[in-house]
Amino acid sequence: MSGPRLSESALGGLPADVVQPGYNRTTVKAGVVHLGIGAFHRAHQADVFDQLIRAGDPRWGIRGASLRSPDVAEQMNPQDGLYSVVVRDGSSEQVRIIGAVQDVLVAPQDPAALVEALAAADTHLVTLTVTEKGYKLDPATGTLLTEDADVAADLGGLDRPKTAPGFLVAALKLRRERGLPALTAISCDNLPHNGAALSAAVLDMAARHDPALRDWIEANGAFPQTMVDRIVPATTSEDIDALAARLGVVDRAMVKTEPFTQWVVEDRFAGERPDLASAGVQLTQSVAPWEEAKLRLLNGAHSAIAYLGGLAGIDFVHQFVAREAGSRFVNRVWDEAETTLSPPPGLEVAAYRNELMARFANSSLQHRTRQIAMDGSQKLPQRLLATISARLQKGQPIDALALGVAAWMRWQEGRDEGGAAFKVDDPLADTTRSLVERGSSPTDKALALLSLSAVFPADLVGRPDFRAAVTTQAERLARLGALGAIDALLSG
Ligand code: CS2
Repeated sequence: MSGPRLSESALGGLPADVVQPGYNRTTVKAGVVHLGIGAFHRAHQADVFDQLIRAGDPRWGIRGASLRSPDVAEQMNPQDGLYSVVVRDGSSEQVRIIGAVQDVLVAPQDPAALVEALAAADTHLVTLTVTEKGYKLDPATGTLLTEDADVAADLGGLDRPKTAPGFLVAALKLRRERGLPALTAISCDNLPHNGAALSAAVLDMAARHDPALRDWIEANGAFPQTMVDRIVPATTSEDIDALAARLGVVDRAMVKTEPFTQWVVEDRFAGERPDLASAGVQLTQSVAPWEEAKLRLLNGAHSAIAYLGGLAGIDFVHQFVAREAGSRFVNRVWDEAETTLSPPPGLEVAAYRNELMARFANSSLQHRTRQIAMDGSQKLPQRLLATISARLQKGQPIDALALGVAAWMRWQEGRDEGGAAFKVDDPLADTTRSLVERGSSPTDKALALLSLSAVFPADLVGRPDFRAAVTTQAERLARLGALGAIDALLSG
């Protein structure tokens, strides 16, 4: 849709039921730089910083950055950084305009501008949503992927960084030289021990340039662990058109999301810190049990739904759980995952599961199984395989989890059960494709994929019970299809 865009000057003409920033944006400082400003950041952390500014603390404006594409800058900069968070629940819809984002930098166009933003005296926090693969860590060793071309470039010199760890190290070097405090860098990706992963990547990059800088970062920086949760489906052109009809202006940066939102942050900061608790953030010493519950219940089920649903031609998460067998299958996954958890005080698993099922059933979100299927090689370990390892160590069966893994394996063939071809969207897609092409039977294909050490830990692959469970489900999937395999599991 074309027409006038959302901007500062359009705010006065918006309908009365649209919630406006309500503060003077010119007095806001950019205390936060966000790396990877996609829809998730706009619906989650930016909403929190916006609440802090509304409540009267102007230190927490955001400068956003994209590490690759100029798309978000092109959506947001012509709108003065403004965008709508559209919260949908059944037939109700609420629109709130977020004013916290000041501008969006495109790192490859001007890397020095991003380094300067990170090194600015007003900047205290860096938040990141760069996806699992953006940390550039080797899952087997936890050190930098030195064979990655961008990592290699950053190891050669940081004049024009390319990776998130490279940008942080270049900026921290400048901060140290300028006598500024270090930073608090908060990973907001769905990685286990995300704070430790970010610090490992940054410290490794720093050490290879200057061991003294590494020590300074370790002593002065902070990399708190976090758990982030809000379902944010990709925005479609229909969503943009529908909002334009309501607002009277076009918002190309809108995000749609659910009412639920949760952010658990380890209480560990360097230097100035926002009063996150006042905006509903849970601060704790121990994030791991929250993160584990969320990754294994929400994300584990999501990935299983994505591959099984995707293979069966089910486009949306709500359609999968609307089928009786679909919701029973999800409950089976949760029954298996639940025995591996150590729920933190304040998390009641039965209530959490009920709430999760209701969130998955929210049909107004239109959350695509295809979207969740992306980057499975990066997601499988923490979402399904860690749970499987914990179950097997206790001698417990893993049938539902193994069906999820087998569905990921079948997905690597790039063809759904209706025969439609699709592109496997994954950094390891070429490798997984050549592995599945090696085997002729479902068992052979599954065993070939198990050799992928970046995904499957050696101790798990060495277990006959694991291999048997996965190959059994792979054979069933090939014979019965995804829905048939689910039925067989439920009746077994
Ligand atoms: C999803 C997540 O796309 C995916 O992999 O599982 O983005 C999920 O919606 C969020 O983690 C919810 O907090």
